[in-house]
Amino acid sequence: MILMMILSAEPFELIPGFLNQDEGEGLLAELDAQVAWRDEYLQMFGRRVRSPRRVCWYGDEGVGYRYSGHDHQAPGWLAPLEGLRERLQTQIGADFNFALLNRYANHSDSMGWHADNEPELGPEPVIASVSLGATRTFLVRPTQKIPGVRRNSTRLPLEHGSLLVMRGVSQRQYQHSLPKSSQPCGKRLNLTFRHVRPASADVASRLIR
Ligand SMILES: O=C(O)CCC(=O)C(=O)O
Ligand SMILES: [Mn+2]
Repeated sequence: MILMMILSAEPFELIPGFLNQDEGEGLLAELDAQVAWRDEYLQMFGRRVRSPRRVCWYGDEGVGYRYSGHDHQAPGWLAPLEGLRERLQTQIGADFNFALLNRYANHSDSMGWHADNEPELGPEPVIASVSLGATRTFLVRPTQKIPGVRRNSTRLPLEHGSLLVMRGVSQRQYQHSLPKSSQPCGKRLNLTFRHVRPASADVASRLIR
């Protein structure tokens, strides 16, 4: 019991095969067809730059939050996501009211270094990240830079059907990214379930991803 408690407090816990091959393929096909994928643009050094992936979001109606300079208001849930949300809530023992979906068309799509540390997520959010499609490498590194010390990254292969649970200090003490891959690969969908709290008046600065 004590061991389980220690293990379950790991900031990054990877569960390969959370969805089996067929469940994952079914969900991928449904989501790819039904989701209103959209491009998102960032202001970088005074220029408008397209994010190197497509995105969409769902959640309890009225729930929303702001990241990367954009408001994301949930329009409700899409049917294929509802069963998955239930399953994740039971498995992890946390409530999720919002899901951010990312679509990486191929090896050139990516997400830069960041932490999901928006104030609406709280200081120690629990984030459930489900991967479908091509395996991509997820990198984790400490947030703190120590002069003269190289920041080593840990590599986690996010396979089709895997679940990565981020919790505890994962967003305060670490950053993560999904770099471009040198190996050509097909599409990958990533679904991150989160719990968004009502927005505070004091909205802190946002990371550009
Ligand atoms: O695609 C991934 O695995 C990473 C997604 C992510 O970090 C995010 O949506 O904040
Ligand atoms: Mn993230």
